[in-house]
Amino acid sequence: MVTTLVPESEALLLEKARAEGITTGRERWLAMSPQCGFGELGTCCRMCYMGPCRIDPFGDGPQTGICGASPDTIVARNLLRECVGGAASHVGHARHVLLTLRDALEGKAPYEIRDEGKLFALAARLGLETDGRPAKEVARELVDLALEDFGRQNGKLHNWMRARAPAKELAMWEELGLAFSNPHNEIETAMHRTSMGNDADPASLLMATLRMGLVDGYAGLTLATDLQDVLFGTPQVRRVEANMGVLEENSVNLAVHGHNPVLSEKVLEWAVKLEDEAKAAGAERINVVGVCCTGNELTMRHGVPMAAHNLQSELILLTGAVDAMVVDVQCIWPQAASLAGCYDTAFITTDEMVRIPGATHIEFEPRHADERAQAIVRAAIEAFKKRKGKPVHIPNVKSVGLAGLSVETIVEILSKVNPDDPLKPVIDNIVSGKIFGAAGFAGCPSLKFRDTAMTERMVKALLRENVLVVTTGCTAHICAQAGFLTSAATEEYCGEGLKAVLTAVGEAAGLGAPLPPVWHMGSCVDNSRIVDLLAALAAKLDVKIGQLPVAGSAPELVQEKAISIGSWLLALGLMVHVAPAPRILGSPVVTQVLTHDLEEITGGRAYVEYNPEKAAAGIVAHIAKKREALGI
Ligand code: BF8
Ligand code: SF4
Repeated sequence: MVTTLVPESEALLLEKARAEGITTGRERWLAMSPQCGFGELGTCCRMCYMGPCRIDPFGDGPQTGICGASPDTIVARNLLRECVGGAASHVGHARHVLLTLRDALEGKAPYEIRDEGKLFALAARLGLETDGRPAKEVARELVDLALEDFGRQNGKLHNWMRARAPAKELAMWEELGLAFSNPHNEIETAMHRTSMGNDADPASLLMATLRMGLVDGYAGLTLATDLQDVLFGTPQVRRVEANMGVLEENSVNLAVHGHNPVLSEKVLEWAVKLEDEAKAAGAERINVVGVCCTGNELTMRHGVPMAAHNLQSELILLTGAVDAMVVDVQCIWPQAASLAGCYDTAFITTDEMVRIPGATHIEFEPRHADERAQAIVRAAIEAFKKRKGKPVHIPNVKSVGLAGLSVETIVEILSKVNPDDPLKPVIDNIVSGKIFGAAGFAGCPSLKFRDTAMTERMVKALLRENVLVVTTGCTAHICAQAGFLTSAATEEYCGEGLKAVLTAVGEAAGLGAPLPPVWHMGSCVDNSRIVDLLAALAAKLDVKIGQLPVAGSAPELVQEKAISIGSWLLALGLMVHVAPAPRILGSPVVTQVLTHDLEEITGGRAYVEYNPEKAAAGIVAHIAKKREALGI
């Protein structure tokens, strides 16, 4: 019997849904169970219409597809296609931000450069002349270098990867044939490679998967984060509130959901500017709240409350208090639009490629950003007028915490301890063992693991062992809601060594309290910040990232995007814990390579474990092994 830990706030909303005859993901998941075993093992092939073919895992039925494809081939092809889905999402996101910056520089879109320091730092890394030059001129050249990456056909190395990848790893990737030139070519080739009658070699397909991870890492995550910082500012530490209790009965509650700050920044800007209209409609104010990753973007840059993670995107609508939910791309459940229809909530889609039945569509392109953002905010005010005075069910639960820990901010905090060499205290404390190691927690909340609090229990188990945790994405929401982003959490959960370090740094930084033990580093594209931090530490020690006493975890895998991010981390040489198992277990070769043999090639290794305490112990054992190899 599993102890379920559905928070009371969620239980009440689920109860309300049942009473109103509304289904949520939970019921739909139960109705879907047991889920298809062939799908879970990865051995269902639909690449052609002689199929679908599936492999009998018990050895009695067919052992190859009709064309003779082996389970290894089928699994490796499917995995690469998942990776393409993830990488395409992030590359598409990054390209959108890039085109917005280009349009802004040409005076065609109402955005400006908010962080010249970041612009100049990036430009220098890309080899551009910066001395005494105007920001706009430098930005134009930066944009040209990024645009060149999308059009190049001469096979030369990707500009952004060349400038942003750590040197030792880049040399390794070039030697292994993992470096890439043009992300769109890679995506096309991967789809071509995996279509019927092409690549059947699991080894070659797995190399293409790792290369796709690098496409995601440099043409997706890193490019998106870099340019978002230029356009919207590099995050600073701020105190934020989290959970559904951040909704306000008497305010216009405007939830932004999705990923792209090009939309949410403008919505926030106009929510402030149109506050008087909301007041005239009888509201106290306009309360912009964040759902999922675009929530994290606004949290990191403006302290906007983190209202809900992905799994709560339905629940928050059940409160009846959300006046508008405005969405852009990725992770938007179609059901949310229907659910919004049960209340006075305006559900607004904005991206040309994300149309959802039941939603109101207000197309948002950067060139008309001001006009469209005003229309969105006004739609929320109109919805509030209809909702005003009706009962709402806002759970009385919220937590507080610190967010906004970009690499720049972390270095700034640490420079209070050692102004000349900010990273030295971290390294000294790792060497002394006070900080045993670090783990990056990224990704989503899954129905399969939420009730047993997989993420929270893993984090607690690691902190006890003096493993510092950094987090992004919806996992950051989970951590915020659990109270992990607070000084109190340091006192409550950390082992003695980690507690002492965080207390000393917190004092030196003038917080008057320990630094939190879990650092909120942003959205899913901001996993690039985690890699940047690791790269800085590795460079200082003159080792590869894979030699550091660290590991990554996607403790509640949901999205293809986690597969592509995970592939980047594997290429970087990191151990990546994941649950549930990726759809590879039907292939002995793919399973063996990803969980063992890869360690000999890049240093990376996938680690599957469903039990939170055992998973944490596995990470601790890995960190111990890395420490030993470093002789510390
Ligand atoms: O990119 S954590 S549910 S919102 S996929 Fe989606 Fe997962 Fe949330 Fe962000 Ni990341
Ligand atoms: Fe079956 Fe081969 Fe077609 Fe896949 S490509 S569906 S294994 S015949």
